[in-house]
Amino acid sequence: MWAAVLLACLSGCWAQYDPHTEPKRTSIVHLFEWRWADVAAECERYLAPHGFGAVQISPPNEHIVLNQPWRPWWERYQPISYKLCSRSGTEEEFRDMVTRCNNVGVRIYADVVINHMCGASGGSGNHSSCGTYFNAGAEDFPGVPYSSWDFNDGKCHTASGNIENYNDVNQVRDCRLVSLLDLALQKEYVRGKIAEYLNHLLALGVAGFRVDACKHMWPGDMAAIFSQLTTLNTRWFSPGTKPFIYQEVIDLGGEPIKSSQYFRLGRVTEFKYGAKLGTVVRRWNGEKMAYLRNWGEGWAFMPSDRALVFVDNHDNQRGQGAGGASILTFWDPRLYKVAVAFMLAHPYGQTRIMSSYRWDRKFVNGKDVNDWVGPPSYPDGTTKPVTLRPDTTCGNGWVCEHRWRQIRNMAIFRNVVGEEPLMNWWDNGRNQIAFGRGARGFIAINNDDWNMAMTLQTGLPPGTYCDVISGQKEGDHCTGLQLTVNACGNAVFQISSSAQDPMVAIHVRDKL
Ligand code: AAO
Repeated sequence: MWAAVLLACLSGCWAQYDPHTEPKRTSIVHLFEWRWADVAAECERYLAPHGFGAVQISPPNEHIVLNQPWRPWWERYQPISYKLCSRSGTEEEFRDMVTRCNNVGVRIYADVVINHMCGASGGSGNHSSCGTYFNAGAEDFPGVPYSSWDFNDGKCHTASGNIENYNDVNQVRDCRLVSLLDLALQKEYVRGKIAEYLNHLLALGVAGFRVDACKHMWPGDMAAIFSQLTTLNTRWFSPGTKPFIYQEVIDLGGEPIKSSQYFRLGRVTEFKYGAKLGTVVRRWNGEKMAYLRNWGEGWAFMPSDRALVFVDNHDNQRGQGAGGASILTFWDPRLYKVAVAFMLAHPYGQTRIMSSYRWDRKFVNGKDVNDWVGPPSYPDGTTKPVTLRPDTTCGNGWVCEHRWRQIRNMAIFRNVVGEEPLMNWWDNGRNQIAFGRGARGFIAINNDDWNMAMTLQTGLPPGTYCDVISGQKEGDHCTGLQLTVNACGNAVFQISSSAQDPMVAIHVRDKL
């Protein structure tokens, strides 16, 4: 009896913090705007073989279709109904993706937009991804159905009806975020419709949710919705397993709404992480890599077991959302790889890797006026497939950061070191740092303008190791540099400041 209660609790009570990934698969990759057919193929051909844990997909529900001037990426954040047809594909393709990814042990987390429907000026007609009629002006969404009774207008007291002041909690949660029609989540009917949508996704095999715009929803309303959720599909998960939940809350300090107000519901995005790490790696504001010694809670971040961390996300990689100019992205590849490698080597938080597409950046007075540009697409607006080049990188405008050797190999590093503690920290007081993870892995980074040459205690068993930044182990040899750890655990690290990637990382799996 007690054993049964305990078992139910193990899979249920804390499940909202647990990513439900397979053992030794630790990272999430956000395949931003990918088609379901491409995600399915990527799970089988790349993510499973290289030990990625899960994929965050773009919102799967029906959304508005906008030609202003041409299909922005953010139309996916303007729901029209909860039917599963979107720019990424049909419900059939969605089912196929979830099944195939789960079959190879890669989890799918859906980005769910439940705070609002489309913008107030979204017009009326059937310009939506499944062609369902709606009327934004009349707040009529027959595809759900929602009517004007299901929106918050009466509760909002700003002149514009929009959020005007982030210091007023009632406004932030009861008014419209950038004019998006704000759902009345206190209504049982609305809660029920949202729970029905999320349960449909769970039934198909989805393992968790990235919940959009949580700052704009009352935690009590969210709790009422989550309490109606079913457990995960037992075809792939043990009975009674509750979904993994991570909530988008931008809390850089200075506003009354805090991340901590959402901890009981699940993990929360830690936006300070990418903003601060970008500042340190760029060496702005007098920051130094040496200061990373107490990275994590020591930097006033949320507790590690509540944090979802990332170097950049789909908003701040194009100057939106939060973080500002310090955010590192694929546009700065050398420093970006340093930041991502540090994140994946460091024990703090649940890590998420960004996978982007290129767009034609055009800066006017410091702002990218093309920040709206949608995924690579054909003249008729359909998204282009992700093609592969002979060197395994992606074509058709897809960046595929997760396929960059340095990033992919550091995701494997994280799997290999597991829960081992951070040990043997070393720094030169400036921008050369090194640290290990128990007796399983060690990384050294030289972000100074002069060469590094140091003998360091790695904590690793003696032997010859392949550097997983410049290459990896293949058969009985290293494709890149190799390093010798002596009988006392010491190794010599020589990293030129002009190296293509100014870092070296070794772990026990790639020992010769
Ligand atoms: C589009 C158009 C709008 C139009 C609307 C409706 O751009 O002009 O009115 O349609 O027709 C995405 C796009 C939006 C787009 C929307 C709908 O980003 O441009 O609007 O789809 O298509 C806030 C929210 C946060 C949100 C973020 C972008 O709190 O939840 O804005 N992120 C999510 C998604 C995002 C999506 C939505 C939500 C909506 O990831 O992709 O929008 O579904 C402060 C606040 C933050 C606030 C930012 C807004 O941040 O703290 O809570 O985020 O402002 O910029 C310093 C501060 C930092 C501050 C920051 C920025 O860093 O420390 O706190 O500056 O000022």
